[in-house]
Amino acid sequence: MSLPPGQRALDTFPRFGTHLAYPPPRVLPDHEIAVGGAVAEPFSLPLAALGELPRKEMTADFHCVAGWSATGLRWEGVPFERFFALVIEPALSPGAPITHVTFQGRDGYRSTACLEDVLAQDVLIAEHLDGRPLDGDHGAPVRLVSPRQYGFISTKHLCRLEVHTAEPATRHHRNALNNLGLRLVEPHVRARVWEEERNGYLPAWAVRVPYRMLIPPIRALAARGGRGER
Ligand SMILES: Nc1nc2c(c(=O)[nH]1)N[C@H]1C(S)=C(S)[C@@H](COP(=O)(O)O)O[C@H]1N2
Ligand SMILES: [Mo]
Repeated sequence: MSLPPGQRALDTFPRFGTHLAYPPPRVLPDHEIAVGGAVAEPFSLPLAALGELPRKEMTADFHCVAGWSATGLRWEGVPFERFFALVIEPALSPGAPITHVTFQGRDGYRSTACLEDVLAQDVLIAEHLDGRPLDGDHGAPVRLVSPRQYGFISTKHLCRLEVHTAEPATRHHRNALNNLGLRLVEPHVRARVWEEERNGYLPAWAVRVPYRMLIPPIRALAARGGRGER
């Protein structure tokens, strides 16, 4: 089985990301997904309503932009394309052609994707991993999973979606390096793994090694802030 360019397989699926100094956010009994942006009226969908939408199971690999891949993960949830057609589209402001979607997690994490990328058949709002409800490490109670894009698109603890008619000025939460004006850490807006779209400004060959160097410290931080690995 082959991996996208520049990726190496792990035999675990680590908790990883940028919001790792703390344990995963507690799951609220009345968790909702809020929908805002270019909709006629902002609204929220309770988690229970997600259970009434069409569901799908898929097995996919998961690729982090830092260079690790977890293989053969079995996800189950609502295809994002169905969610968009059944929940968001009927609520859009008339004549608002959507180009981008921002996903936000309960830990304050944000990512933005081009609509066409997240309408792909294998993009899910996932509730189960390997036959069990998602645990805190991997995004409880629900997360986006977009296997053909780097993991930073796949927002965990999903609590809010915003639809946009143009690329939003702020695509991601600001991290310390962005705040320093270091745009070199800007992720690629499409983030397609097979095209190796790692960075918004720099070619993939230039970021492979420095990104890979981030894996051990981030894994250590995640293990301390959370419960460790699957
Ligand atoms: N809410 C939230 N979602 C997130 C992150 C995060 O820190 N917080 N990290 C992202 C990154 S960079 C990656 S690689 C994956 C890691 O998912 P995992 O922790 O399930 O391995 O989640 C993505 N989604
Ligand atoms: Mo990542």
